[in-house]
Amino acid sequence: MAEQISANFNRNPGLNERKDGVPGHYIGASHYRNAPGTYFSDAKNARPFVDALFGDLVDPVRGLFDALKRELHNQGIELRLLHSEHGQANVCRAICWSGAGVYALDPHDDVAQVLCAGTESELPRVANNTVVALNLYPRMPEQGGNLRIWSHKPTVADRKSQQVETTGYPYSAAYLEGVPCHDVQLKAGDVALIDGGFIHGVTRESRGGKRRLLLNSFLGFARPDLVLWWT
Ligand SMILES: O=C(O)CCC(=O)C(=O)O
Ligand SMILES: [Fe+2]
Repeated sequence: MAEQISANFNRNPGLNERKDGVPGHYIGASHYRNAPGTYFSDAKNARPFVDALFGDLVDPVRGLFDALKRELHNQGIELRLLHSEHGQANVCRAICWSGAGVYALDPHDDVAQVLCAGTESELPRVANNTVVALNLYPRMPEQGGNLRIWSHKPTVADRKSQQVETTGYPYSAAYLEGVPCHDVQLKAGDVALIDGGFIHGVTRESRGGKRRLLLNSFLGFARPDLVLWWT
């Protein structure tokens, strides 16, 4: 199944290069640095292409979404996709990072983009709780492409001091010097669930062979009885 998803990624007509300063190719929509109207229209335009990643397969991310939704429902908690009058989020996005330095994806946190989602969005409330990143890896390179996690959760003041207040991206090597970190070595088919408040990044991958492919979503509590899911 992982191989079928990565073949569907490679030949997908919705495959685009990111133009928001984060090097990579993607299918789907990113809330990051996007106004809500743009995010939801991107999500709608990309939906057929996200669906085409899975074709006739059982979509594994939707499978997790549905299972968690049932489980939370039994506990009186609603799980749903982020929506607004502009539209609705997709269940996932697919990304191949292409940073050419030490990192394929530079060190960052996933909370700044949530905090700065705008007053009319339900999303900033999630930042009071854990912003969870759900990552599935249909394809991994021979070497590298590790998920590196530092044991540091930046505050708003930390982000301001690093001029990454609204993005949480990228943190410099100087800022991270001396902060302990851990590398998660992933295999194709792995699922990683992380607290996106901790700084994390992706190490450079070996070239010439298989490229690393990520299916990513975010989720978190907006209220004690509501969990939101977005990309
Ligand atoms: O590719 C990964 O393993 C991490 C992705 C990530 O951190 C993100 O999409 O925010
Ligand atoms: Fe992240």
